[in-house]
Amino acid sequence: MAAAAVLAGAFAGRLLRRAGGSVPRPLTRLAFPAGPPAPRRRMSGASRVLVELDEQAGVAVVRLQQPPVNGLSLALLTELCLALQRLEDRRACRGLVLTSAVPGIFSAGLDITEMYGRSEERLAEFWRAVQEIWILLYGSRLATVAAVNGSSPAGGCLMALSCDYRIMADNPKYSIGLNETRLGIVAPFWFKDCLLNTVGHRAAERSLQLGLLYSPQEALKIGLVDELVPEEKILARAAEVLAQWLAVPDHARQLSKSSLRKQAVDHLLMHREADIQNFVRFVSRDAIQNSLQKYMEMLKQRKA
Ligand code: CO8
Repeated sequence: MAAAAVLAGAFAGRLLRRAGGSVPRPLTRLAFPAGPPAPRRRMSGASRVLVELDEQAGVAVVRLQQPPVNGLSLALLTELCLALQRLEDRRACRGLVLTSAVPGIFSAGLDITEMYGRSEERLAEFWRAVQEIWILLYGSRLATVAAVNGSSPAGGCLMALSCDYRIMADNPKYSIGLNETRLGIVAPFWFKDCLLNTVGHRAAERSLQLGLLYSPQEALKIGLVDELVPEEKILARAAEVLAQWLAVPDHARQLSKSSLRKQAVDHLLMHREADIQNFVRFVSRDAIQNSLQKYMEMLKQRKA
C-alpha cells in the first residue's frame, strides 16, 4: 500500500513536473462561478483543434474540427498533442472538456487512410502520435470530461474513454464503441486496458470480440458513458460536472487518479517501441491492407 502510494506520488509528480510546477493549491471556490461570464481566451485558432480557455474557471474547451468526420489523421493528432501539452503545462488550467465542432460526429476514430498504402516510417510516426494522445489524456493531471456530441467509433471511443467522465448526447442515431474487429483489425492492449478499466471484464469481452457499437442508451447501461443529456445541453452539463470534479483539491484528485491509471500508462510506456513495431508489422500485412481498403470502399458505397 505504501509502495503503491509512493509510485502514485512519483507518477503524479512526473505529471506535475511536466506541468512545470509543484502541486497546485486547492481552490476554495467552484469553477464556473455564478455572475458575469468569465473572460475567455482563445489559445489556438489552428484549423483542426480549437481551444478556448476560461482562465477564471481554469477550464478549457477543446473542440476537434476536421470535417467531414474528425478522422484522427497525423495532422489532427499532432495539433491535438500540442494543444493538450500546452494545457497540461499551464498552471491556470485545471480541467478540460473534449468535444467536437463537427455536427453529429465526435470522432470517426483513426483516419483509415493513414493506415494503408503508407511507408513503414510513416505508419510508425502515425502510431507514435496515437500513443502520445492516449498517454497525455489518460495520464492527464487535469480533470477531463468528454462531451460526446456525436458518433464515436474506435479511436473516437478511446479518446472519450481516456477522459475522467463521459457525457453523451441522447440521440439514437449516434453510436460509440471499440469496433476494431469489424474492420479485421485488433484493438491494442492499451485500448483494451482502457475499456476494461471502465466497463469491467465481461462487458469488455463482448464489446471487443464482437466489435460492438452501442447506442447511447446501451452505452449508458454498460457504463461506457456516465450520463446522457439532450444534445443542446451537453456543454452546460459538462461545465457542471467539471465544477464538481474541481471542487476536490487538485493534489488529492490527481494522486487518486494516478493511483488508478498509472499501471496502464506505464504498461504502454514500457512496451512503447514494441507496440509500434507490432502495429507496423500487423497493418502492413497484405490481408490487413485488403481489409482496410474494403472497409473504406464499403463506407463510400453506403452513401451511393
Ligand atoms: N477514416 C477515414 N475516412 C473516413 C472514416 C475514417 N475512420 N470514417 C468515415 N470516413 C469518410 C467516409 O469514407 C466518407 O468519405 P467520402 O465523403 O469521400 O465518401 C466521409 O468520411 C463521410 O463518411 P460517412 O458518409 O460515412 O459519414 P456519416 O456521417 O454517414 O457517418 C461515421 C459517420 C458513423 C463516423 C461513419 O463514417 C463510420 O462509421 N466511419 C467508420 C468509423 C470506423 O470504423 N473507424 C475505425 C477506425 S480504426 C481505429 O480508430 C482504431 C484502430 C486501431 C488499430 C489497431 C491495429 C493493430
